[in-house]
Amino acid sequence: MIRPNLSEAVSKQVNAELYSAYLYLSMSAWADRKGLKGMSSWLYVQYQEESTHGLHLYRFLLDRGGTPEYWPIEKPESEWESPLALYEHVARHEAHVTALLNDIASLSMQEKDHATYQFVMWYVNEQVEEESNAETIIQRLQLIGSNSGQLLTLDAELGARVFVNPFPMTGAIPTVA
Ligand code: OFO
Repeated sequence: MIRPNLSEAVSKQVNAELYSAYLYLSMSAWADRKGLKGMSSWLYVQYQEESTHGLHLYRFLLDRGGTPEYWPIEKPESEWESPLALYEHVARHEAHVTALLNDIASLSMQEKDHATYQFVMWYVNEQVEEESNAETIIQRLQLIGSNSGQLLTLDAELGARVFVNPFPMTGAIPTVA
C-alpha cells in the first residue's frame, strides 16, 4: 500500500499530466488558427499522450490503495507570439514536469517504495525524449527564421506524427482517441 505522502505526490502528478494535456490542447488550437495544421496535429498527439499519462498514473494510484485527489486544473495560456515562442514554452514546461517526476522518484527511494520508484522511472526516462523533441523543433524553427516555405515543410513533417498508446496492455485505461 502506498504511503499517504506518496499518494498525494502521485495524485498531484495526475493533476500535472491533465494540465499538460490541457496546455497542449490549447497549443493545438492556436496552431490550427494560424493555419499550421501539421503542428496542430503534432500538439494534439501530445495532448493524447498526456491524457494517457494522467489516466495511467491514476490507475496506478488506485491499484496501490492510494487516494486520488481532485484539485482544479489550471487554465492554460492560449496565445503565443510565434511557433518558436510556443515550442520554447513546450521546452520549459517539459523541464518543469521532469523536475516534478524526479521529486517523486526521490521520495519513493526515501520511503523505500520500490514499486512506485520503478513505475515513475518510466516517466523520468520518457521525459528525456520529450525534452529532446522540443529542443530539436526549437533548433529547426531558429534555422527557419522568417522563411515561410521552410516553415510549411516543417509543418508537413510534424503532421506525420501519429498517436501510439504507450500502455496498450493496460485494459483499465480508456483509449484516448
Ligand atoms: Fe507526461 O509526458 Fe511530458 O509532460
